[in-house]
Amino acid sequence: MVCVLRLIQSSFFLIFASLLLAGCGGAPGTVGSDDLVAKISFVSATPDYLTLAGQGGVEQSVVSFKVTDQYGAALGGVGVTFELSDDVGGARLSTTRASTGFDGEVNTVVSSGTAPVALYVTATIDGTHIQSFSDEISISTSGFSASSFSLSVIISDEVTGSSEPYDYYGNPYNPVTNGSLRIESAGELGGIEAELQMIVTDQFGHKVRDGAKVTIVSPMAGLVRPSACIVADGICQATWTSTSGSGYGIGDHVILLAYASGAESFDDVNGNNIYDEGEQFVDFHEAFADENFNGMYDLGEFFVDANSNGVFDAVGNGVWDGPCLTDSCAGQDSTIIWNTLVLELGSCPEDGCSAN
Ligand SMILES: [Ca+2]
Ligand SMILES: [Ca+2]
Ligand SMILES: [Ca+2]
Ligand SMILES: [Ca+2]
Repeated sequence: MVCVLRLIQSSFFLIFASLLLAGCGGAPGTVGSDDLVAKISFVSATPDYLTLAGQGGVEQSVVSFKVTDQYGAALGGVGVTFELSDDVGGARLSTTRASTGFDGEVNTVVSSGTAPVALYVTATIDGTHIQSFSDEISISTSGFSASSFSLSVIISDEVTGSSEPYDYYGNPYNPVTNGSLRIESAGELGGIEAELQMIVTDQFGHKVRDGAKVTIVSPMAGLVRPSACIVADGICQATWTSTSGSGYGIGDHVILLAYASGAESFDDVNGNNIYDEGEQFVDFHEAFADENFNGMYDLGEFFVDANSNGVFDAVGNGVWDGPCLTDSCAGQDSTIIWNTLVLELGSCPEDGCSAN
C-alpha cells in the first residue's frame, strides 16, 4: 500500500515538474511528438542590406528566428538547422546549426560575397519539416546608379486638376517622353503642392541602402521639402510647393534637379553586371538646370560645381566612374549623377483659384 502511494506521488511530481518547466518556457521539448507542436518564426535580419565583400561597408547580417510551442511560449534547447538560399560569390553562413536559448531565439550570421544577389535564410527545426524563412537580404554596392535615378511627380487629380494630366505643350502627359507635368493653379497661387518621388537603384538594379541621400533643388522658384531626400526601401519622397502668385519666367515652368553621388550608367555588353573596359558609358558632366530649354548651360543657370573650380564644366572626365569591381579602374569610385524634372505652372481653372 505504501509502495502504491509512493508510485502515485512520484508520478504526480513528474507531471507537475513537466508542466512547471513548460510554463517557464525553458523546457527542452521533444519537438514533433504528439504532445508538443512547435513553431519557428523569423524575427529579424539586421541589417537587411550588405555591401559586396571588400567594398568597404557592412558585410555581415545577424539573422534571428524563434521557436515556440503551440501556446506561443518560448522553447529553449531546440536544435535548428540553417540553410542559405544561394552561395554565389562566396556568400556564407557563420553556422549551419545551433540550439535555441531560453528565450527560444536562435541566430546565424550571413556574410556577403563578391557577387550582387538577394538571399534568404531557411531555418528548420531538427528532425522535422517545420521551417521558416527570413526576409530578403540584399548584397550589392552601396551607391546609386545613373541608369536608375528617376525623379517624378506622383500624379493625382488634386495636383493636375484633372484625371487626365497634361504636359507643357498641352498634350496628354507622358512621363516617358517629355517629363513635364502641368500643376494647375501653381502659376498664380502660392502654396500649391506637388508630391515628388525618387526611385533609385544601384548598378545591379537592387535597392540601395536605407538612409542614402538624394538632394533635390528647385533653383527657379518654389520650395522643396526636404531638400535632402532620404531613401527607404528604394524610394524617397519630397514635396514641391509654389511660392509666388505670378509664374516664374520663361513659359511659366520650373526645373527640379535631383543629384547624388553615384555610378555612371553603362552598356553591359557581356552581361556580367560589371563595367568592363571598352563598354559604352554615359560620361556625366556637371549637373545643371537648363532653365531656358536650349539644351546647354548658360551663364546664370544653376549648376553643381562638383570639382569646386568655380565654373561649369560641360564635359565629363572621359572615363567611367563607379565602384571598381575589376582588377583596375581608370575612373573614380563615384561622381555626381543627376536628373531633372520640368513642372509647368498652370493657371487657375475658369471657376477660380483655390489653394490645396
Ligand atoms: Ca560588363
Ligand atoms: Ca566619367
Ligand atoms: Ca540653357
Ligand atoms: Ca566645375
